[in-house]
Amino acid sequence: MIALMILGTLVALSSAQFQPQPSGRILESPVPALCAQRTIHQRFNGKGYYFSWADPRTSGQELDWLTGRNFCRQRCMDLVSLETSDENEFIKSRIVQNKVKYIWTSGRLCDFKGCDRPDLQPLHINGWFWTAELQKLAPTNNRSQNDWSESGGIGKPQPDNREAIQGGAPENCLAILNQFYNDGVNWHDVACHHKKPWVCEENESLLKHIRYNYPNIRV
Ligand SMILES: [Ca+2]
Ligand SMILES: [Ca+2]
Repeated sequence: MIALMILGTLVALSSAQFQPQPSGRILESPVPALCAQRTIHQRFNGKGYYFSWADPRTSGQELDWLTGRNFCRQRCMDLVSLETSDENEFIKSRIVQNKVKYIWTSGRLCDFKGCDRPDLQPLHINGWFWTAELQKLAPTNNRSQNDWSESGGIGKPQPDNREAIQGGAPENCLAILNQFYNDGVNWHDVACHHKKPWVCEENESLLKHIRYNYPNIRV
């Protein structure tokens, strides 16, 4: 079992600073009707989760990382953040049971405006965070406090930024891969443009936003 992965919150980084994406696309706001009608496939520790492959409307669909986030956010959810080993094991067991090859999580490398803070340096060790909760991950070299795979496409421990090393896009987003490299079910840094099934987790701040601004809508 891996230990708690929470190190602290990125309090100084406001959510507004995270909104501009490298591609110029933006984060969507929650949609009251979609929040009210959101599908919950399973609950865990009081939070509802949505698995794209378990919904007939999205089964077989794969989305890039930001599109996945926006699908979740419109429904008062966000891509899943794995802050504890219990939650990590819960999501991984569902992936294994359902024979899903890989999923997106909300994990991302902070490599844009506002990421030059000393506590995030060096970025490849201290720059990873759960975007949905603005919470830092444990340093990538603290191997007992995270679930990065010990192998990957070039046989190196994750995160390895392989695609960029091979002349492609930077691997700035965190996916769980299911035995993709015969390396177990573990975390991998993957370029955010790849398309994958996704898991949404209810987001308290988006739900609060709807409850406050639309008091007649039950979410
Ligand atoms: Ca979580
Ligand atoms: Ca990688």
